[in-house]
Amino acid sequence: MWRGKRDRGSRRCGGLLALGAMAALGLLVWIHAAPGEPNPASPASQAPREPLPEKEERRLRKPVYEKPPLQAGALGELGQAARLQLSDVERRRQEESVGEHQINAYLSERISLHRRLPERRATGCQVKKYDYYNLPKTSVIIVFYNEAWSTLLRTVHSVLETSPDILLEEVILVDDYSEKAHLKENLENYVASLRKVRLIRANKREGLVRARLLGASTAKGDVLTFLDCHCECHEGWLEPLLERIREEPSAVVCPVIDVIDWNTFEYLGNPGEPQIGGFDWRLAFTWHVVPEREQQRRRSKTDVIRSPTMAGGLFAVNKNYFNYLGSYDTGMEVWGGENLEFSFRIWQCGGSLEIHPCSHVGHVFPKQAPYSRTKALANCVRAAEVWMDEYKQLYYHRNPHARMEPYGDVTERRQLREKLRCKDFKWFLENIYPELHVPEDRVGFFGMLKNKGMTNYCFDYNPPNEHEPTGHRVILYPCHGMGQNQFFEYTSHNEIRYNARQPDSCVAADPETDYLTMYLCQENVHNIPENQKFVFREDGTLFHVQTQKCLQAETNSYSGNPAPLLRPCANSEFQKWFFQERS
Ligand code: LR7
Ligand code: MN
Repeated sequence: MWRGKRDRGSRRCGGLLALGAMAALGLLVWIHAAPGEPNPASPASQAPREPLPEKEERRLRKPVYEKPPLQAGALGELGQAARLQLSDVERRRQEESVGEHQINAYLSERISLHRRLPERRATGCQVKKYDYYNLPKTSVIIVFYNEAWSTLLRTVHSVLETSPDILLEEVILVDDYSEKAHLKENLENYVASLRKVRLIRANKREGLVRARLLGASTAKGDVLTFLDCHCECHEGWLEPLLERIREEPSAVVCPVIDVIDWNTFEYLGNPGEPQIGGFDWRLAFTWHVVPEREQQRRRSKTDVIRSPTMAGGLFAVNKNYFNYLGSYDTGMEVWGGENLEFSFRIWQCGGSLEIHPCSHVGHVFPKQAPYSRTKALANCVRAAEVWMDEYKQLYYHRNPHARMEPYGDVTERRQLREKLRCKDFKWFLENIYPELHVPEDRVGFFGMLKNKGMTNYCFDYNPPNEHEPTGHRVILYPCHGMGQNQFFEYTSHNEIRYNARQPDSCVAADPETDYLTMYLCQENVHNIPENQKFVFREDGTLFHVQTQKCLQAETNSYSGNPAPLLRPCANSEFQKWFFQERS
């Protein structure tokens, strides 16, 4: 795809497009004469070489800095959960650090910046050999905003101590206009003492998209590898990413993201199958098990796994390909949305997005967002407006306020889509993400589900946490008009679907209690269970065929909230329902 159409008509265009053309030229050079390699003429698709002799391999694998010897019993060593015995004063300090960074920075400061991690790779990955002479070099780009000292520097050291010297061009730290004192001169001095690390600073708060591009613009490596500023790279994380990109320059490759606990700094994760990325129709990122079709496609446990979307922070991409693809949407601010935008773009414009099961990197997920993320909405709207075609309506139905959000100008991004002759969103859904249920959203049958007798109360489902999405009761709650947990859809298969978030859940009657409970929907329409079928009749009643009862709004119930209940059908306003798209 990419190779075939790289130079078509791009010279006429200015700015961004010209960059794309330069990028494509760069690629030509890269494929046919990978600089600095012993056999510059070798094409990317050549047969695999003999494995390198062990001694030589060991030499080539040498990291930029060696990790200090294992410190058995040291706090957090090998990724173990760390807990401190604290006095009251110390505990207060610890709490303050959590308040400031939304991670336990107090504890993190007491854990070595050079700690080792537990083995998290499958055995097949551990014995894999790499052709070090023929892997591209990478620049690792780490942007940060007000990050805690220890998590930032642990990220840097972990890169230096796990990346083979010959594969690491440089580490570029980009300060996105942080305010914290410890990130000023102290950091400059510290970084100056490290090989291969550069610090650059934004002149204003750019947000992660433009901060990353600032780093990318000065990167010298063939491959760009992006990391968040609170990561720890696992032994052997880099080689699989670079090998895959050498093999397929239009592949964007993510490591498996292992969780580091924000409070104990325990390195979680397991060597089993990683999960892949998806999204729901609110355009929230989601994780999924690898679907059967993808397992069938892979020939081995160490093969890459195709993923519809990426989490966003951790990935490697051929620099020329990144520029050809239009790098990032520079109209996106602060945080959010860029990961879906980039994922859609990769797939729709002929690339592939993959997770390499042999590459693991840990990421500290904070207790809660440490800075305001309100720009995510506008960023998501930009992504929807450029890439989703008519399917953007499904998003707007579930986020009515997104329609009102000013999102700036996306003309250039739409031109990019034209220029690269990208496929449409329907193609993406059918071929890359067939597991995602596409709602029908028939006029008059989606939105808030309201009752005529109890006006201003809406069907509402709010599972207590993400691990237990189903099995809880549906209630009635004052209508808020924000979509989300008050968004329901009545389908042509007689289901009342709750499909703003994943997994798609369906309202089911519980004949024992007369309440409604949420269950997983049945994707095969011939297998929809009887207790999930309701007939929305002309008179506004929701008739449950199996029990021959009607849904009625009642006040005296579960958790102090009114709820819809199964009752003998009667001519009552409390048994009449209607959908309203917006308030
Ligand atoms: O204004 C900002 N400027 C920045 O430089 C805001 C953030 N940043 C930096 C920040 O310091 C960090 O290094 O950008 C990086 C990402 O910000 P985080 O760590 O606050 O984001 P996150 O980990 O909560 O969010 C995930 O989704 C984001 C959507 O915009 C980004 O793509 C993040 O990179 C991404 N993180 C990951 O993919 C790690 C795994 C998380 C999951 C799932
Ligand atoms: Mn992060």
